[in-house]
Amino acid sequence: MTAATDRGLPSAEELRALEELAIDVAAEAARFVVERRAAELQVTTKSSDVDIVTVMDSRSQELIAARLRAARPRDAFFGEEEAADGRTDQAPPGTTEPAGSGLTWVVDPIDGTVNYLYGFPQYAVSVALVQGDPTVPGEWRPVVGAVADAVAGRVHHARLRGGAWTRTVDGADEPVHVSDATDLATSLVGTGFGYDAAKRGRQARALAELIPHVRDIRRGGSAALDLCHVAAGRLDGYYEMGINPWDMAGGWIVLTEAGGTCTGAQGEPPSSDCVIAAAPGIAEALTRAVDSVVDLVRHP
Ligand code: LIP
Repeated sequence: MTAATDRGLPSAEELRALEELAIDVAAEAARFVVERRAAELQVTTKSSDVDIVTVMDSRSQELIAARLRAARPRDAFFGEEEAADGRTDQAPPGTTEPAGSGLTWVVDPIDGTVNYLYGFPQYAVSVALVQGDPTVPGEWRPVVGAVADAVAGRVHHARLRGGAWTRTVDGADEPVHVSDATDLATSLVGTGFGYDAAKRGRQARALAELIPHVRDIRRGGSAALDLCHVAAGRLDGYYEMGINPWDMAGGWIVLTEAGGTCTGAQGEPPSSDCVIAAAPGIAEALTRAVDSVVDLVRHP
């Protein structure tokens, strides 16, 4: 993966400052979406009747884009949503302007939008800085990440070689580490389902094959938080087929800095095809299990 080199990587000191910026911006946007939820829940649909976007997804992205652009005008921006006024505030990722930094902010303004709509307390704001092109699997990696758990008021964060942490409501940083699980049969595993009904059916068939091999399954509804749950040992593993770079970028670096692994299926890098996150003691077993069912999801 060409992006996995340190060429063009900010210094350790700069990475620390960029991590604080990501924490700050994610926390501010998380407070904003919680405070404005009741008043601003106008919903439209995207790829299907159940793939929704609320006006607050767009407003949160606008807030984040404005903060990051002001602080880091030479970085590219790649967010899930178009701005509320339809103007896309995305500079093509990876192909930054000549004077660009070669770095891209990858942002999910509300991850777990269906949970947000229902008030189900599992939604987050994910802000990550990546090297390489996040639209090309294997050609990018996160170097800074902040996932703000909006309802809990905590921010899970990390920078490359800086370890993984949770910033608590009172501003303290607690270290985060994956579980020491070694047996898949007694492991708690998270997963998720897409917005396309036929694909959800295939994902359910894959899950039916996999569930006899684990302790139990959890469906949280936010990939960003699911990755952070694995990072903190609240889950031993997680897998999903069909999530996007903005869903995974922030949680990916929190997970790997907490000692976990983040891969795709069948030796591939993590991508929309498949993401497998695990504590090291079960990584091989979980990957083998997911590899044996991934084609059920890929092929109608
Ligand atoms: C969600 C993911 C979740 C997945 C949902 C959806 P969104 O992202 O975080 O893991 O199961 O289908 O993709 O749409 O709320 O940003």
